[in-house]
Amino acid sequence: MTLFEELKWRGLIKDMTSPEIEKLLNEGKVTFYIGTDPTGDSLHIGHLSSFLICNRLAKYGHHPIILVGGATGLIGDPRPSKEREMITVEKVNENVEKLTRQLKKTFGDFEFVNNYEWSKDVDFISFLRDYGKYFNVNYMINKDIVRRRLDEGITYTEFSYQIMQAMDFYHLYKEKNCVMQVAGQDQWGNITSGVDLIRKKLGKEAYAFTMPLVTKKDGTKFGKSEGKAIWLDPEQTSPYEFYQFFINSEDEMVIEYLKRFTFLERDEIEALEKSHKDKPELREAHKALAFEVTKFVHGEEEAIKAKEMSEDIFSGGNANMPVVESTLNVGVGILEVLVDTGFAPSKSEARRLVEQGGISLDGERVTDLKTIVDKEEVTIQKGKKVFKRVVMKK
Ligand code: 629
Repeated sequence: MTLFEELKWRGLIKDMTSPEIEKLLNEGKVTFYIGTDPTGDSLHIGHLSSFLICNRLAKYGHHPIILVGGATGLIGDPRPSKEREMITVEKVNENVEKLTRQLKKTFGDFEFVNNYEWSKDVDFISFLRDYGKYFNVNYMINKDIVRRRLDEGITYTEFSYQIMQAMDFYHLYKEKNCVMQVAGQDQWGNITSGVDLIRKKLGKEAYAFTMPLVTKKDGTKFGKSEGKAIWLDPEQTSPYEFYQFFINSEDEMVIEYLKRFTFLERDEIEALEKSHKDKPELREAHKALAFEVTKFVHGEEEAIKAKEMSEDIFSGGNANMPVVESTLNVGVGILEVLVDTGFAPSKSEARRLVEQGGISLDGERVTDLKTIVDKEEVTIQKGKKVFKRVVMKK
C-alpha cells in the first residue's frame, strides 16, 4: 500500500487542489504545514485527529511545519454562526506558549513557526498594495464561510482573515519551500486562498488537501461528552476520562476511529474489525482504540492506569455500580461529598481517607483536601474496590 492509498484507506482525504498530490506524497519529499490558532489554552481531540497527519507523513520522510497563529489568533477565523469575541493580546501570547509546548509534547519536536513574526511588520499601505490587490472582493465573498455570515453580518476584521492565512502560505512557500498545506475540511476556503495567492504573485503551483471532519454516526461533530470538549490537557480531561470517552465510542464508528486516531496497521485493524463483528461482547476494538489513543497522548503508564481503573470498575459490575444521589449542589468540597454519600461517617474521617490517598474522582487520586466536585456526575472510588457513581443536585 502506498502512503496515498493508506491515507485514503484511513479516510483522511476529503478534497485536493490537484490530483498530482498523490504522486508528490508517494514519490517526493514534501515540506508541508498545518496551523492552529491560539484561541484556547489546550487542544482537543478534533485537533488531535488533524495534527496526527504530521506523524503519518513524517514517517515517510516528509517534513512537517506546525504553525501557531500568534497573528491570526488576534483576528479570528470567521465561524459560521457569529462574530468572535476578541481575545486580549496577553491571552493570545499565553496561549501560544501553552499550545506550542503541548504540540511538541504530543506530536514531537517538529519545526514550529508563529505567523506573528512575519505579519507584525506589514504596514497597512503595504498590506493593501502587496496583498489586497490580489484579492477580488467578489471571490472573497463567495467563500462558503463568508457567504454563510452575510445575513448575520461579518466585520472587516474577520473578513480579512483569509488574506492573512494566504499570506502565511505565501511566506512559507517563499522562505521554506513549503509547497503544501493540510487542514480539516472547514479550512478549504482559507487554504485555497493561499494556493491562489502563490499562483498570482509567484506564478508557481502550491498544493493543499483537506481531511474530513470526524463525526458520530448521526453525522454530528465528534468529540464532546455531556456537552464538554475532550481536551488533551490532563488537567482539563483526566487520562481516565479520556480513555472512557474512547471506550464508549459508538459500535458503528469504532473501526473508523481506529483508522483515524491510531497508528495500528491495516492488518491489525482488520483483525479488530473481525473480532468486533464475530465477538462484539469482548469489545476488543474499543479497548484497542482507547488504549492506543490514551497512550499516544498521555504516555503508556497513564494508559495502563486508565485501563486498569476501567477494568476494575467493570469487573466490579459497571452496570450495577451503585448510583448515589447527593443532596449537595455541584461546586461543594470533596469532604462534604464523601460524608453525604456514605463514604465516610464524619468529616474528620473523610479527611483521613483523602490524606492517606484512598480517594479518587473519575480515576484521579485526590491529593488536595479543598478539591471541589465540579461535575454533575462523578465516579468516586475508595480504596481498591469501593465505587459509587455520584449524581450531584442541580
Ligand atoms: C494560520 C492559521 C494559518 C494556517 C492555519 C491557521 C488556523 C486555522 C484554524 N484552524 C483550526 C483551529 O485553529 O482555524 N485558520 O482550531 C483547526 N486546526 C486543525 C484543523 C481543523 C481546524 O487547528 O485544520 O480543521 C480542525 O480539525 O478547524 O496559516
